[in-house]
Amino acid sequence: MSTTVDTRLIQQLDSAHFLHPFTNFKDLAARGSRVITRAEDIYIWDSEGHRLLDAMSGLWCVNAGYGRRELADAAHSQMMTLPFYNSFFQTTNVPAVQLASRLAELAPAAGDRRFQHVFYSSSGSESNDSNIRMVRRYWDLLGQPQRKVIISRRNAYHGSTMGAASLGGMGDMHAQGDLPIPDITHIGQPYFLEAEQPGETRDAFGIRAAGWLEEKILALGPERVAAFIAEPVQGAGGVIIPPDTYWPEIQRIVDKYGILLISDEVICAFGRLGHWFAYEKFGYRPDLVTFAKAVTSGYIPLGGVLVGDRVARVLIEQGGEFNHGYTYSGHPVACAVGLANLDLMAREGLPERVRTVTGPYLAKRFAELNAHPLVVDAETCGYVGGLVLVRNPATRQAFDPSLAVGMVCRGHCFRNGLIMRAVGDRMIIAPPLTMRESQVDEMMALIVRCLDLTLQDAHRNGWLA
Ligand code: PXG
Repeated sequence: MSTTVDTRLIQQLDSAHFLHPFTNFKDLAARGSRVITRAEDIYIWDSEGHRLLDAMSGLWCVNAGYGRRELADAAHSQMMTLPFYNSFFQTTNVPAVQLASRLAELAPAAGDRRFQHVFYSSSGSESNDSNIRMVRRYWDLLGQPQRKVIISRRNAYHGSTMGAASLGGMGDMHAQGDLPIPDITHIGQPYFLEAEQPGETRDAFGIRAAGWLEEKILALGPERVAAFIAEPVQGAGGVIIPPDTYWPEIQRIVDKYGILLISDEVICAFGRLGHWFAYEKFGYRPDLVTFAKAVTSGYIPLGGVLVGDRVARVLIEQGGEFNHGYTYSGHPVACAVGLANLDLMAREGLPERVRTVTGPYLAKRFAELNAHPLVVDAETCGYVGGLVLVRNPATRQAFDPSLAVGMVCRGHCFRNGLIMRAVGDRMIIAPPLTMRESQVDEMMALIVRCLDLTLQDAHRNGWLA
């Protein structure tokens, strides 16, 4: 099937017409894209017939794996019945209602926070823009319009629209387009390797890192702070798993000052950390939960926000018309695929398998990488994992960033049939939740091979000297 594609022609048309996201257009045109033509289970194939084990689930989204016929059937059947209708003018559609009530069932109550309502979008970025609108509207309705500031974290990723990129803490993104927009500010991330002090334990660091939130609230004036937004585990920032002490301390602080807590679970929900929602794993109590990606296992775009009772009650009872929404809010085909996907994941018990069987197995195998002469901090959480490539594990000395060792390793992965991502010198994975133990072994063998090849490069080029 893959050999029928004219790779050169597709590459030429690609560079002539397709501006890729987060891409240096000129470099890519000179190099030529890899043309991905098909996928099955945990593998993708390119137009030259190379098979790659996709340890990134596409882009953190194909949780149910590739080639799931039920999802295609759900889309086909819904398209033949009702391919589109809007929800703006006092109409609704069956899949959107069913999916909203299913999500409300799946989202566990968090203390006094219950999640009965969903606001739909088509992506994580749009969902976070909706969060900004809802949070500011909430405080306006409560007669506190001065509560505008949303606090986020450096190196967070919350999307790429003006609002979502402002919430994100990526300096390179802020530098293009005059971001952040007003009244969004950032504190440090809970990344031990970056900020640890001599003799500090991870747990002590977790408390200190959460304390940056309280410092920021006090510096701004608590009466100005609307919300804090964070990913349970930072994904695009490099799989930064916070110390155990971090989230409880964050909860204490947001409670103390009465500010809203937004859990951006675009990556972490739907089984990725072994639970339907990640706030359950860490035991905190968000007011709003952003979702997208794996709600459909990436088969079709869909996103949204679970709106907790605290916010929903005010928007519903006191809000009047909410002047916000998207053409595709509650898209029937996307919602039908979402329902089929959640059915499939529940039937196969994927979140539970990750929590009790495959996640622990991956954790054990991945931690073995800490014995590799280039690696420190190899660690997983559910079905995400990350490690750091260093010059010297004993001293944890980093490589010179100009060597781009992560990219060198990523190149070896591509050439050896493995998709693993590099974020600086952090190598990260987020495999499909369907990945069995034998496939974990297969992935680990590929990872070790690519680390060994990177080590050979390091010796040959004198990077370790
Ligand atoms: N929040 C989080 C936590 C995300 O990871 C978004 C919001 C935005 O979602 P949309 O659907 O608008 O893309 C994301 C997206 C990467 C990478 O390089 C990660 C994402 C998107 C693109 C690239 O790891 N995450």
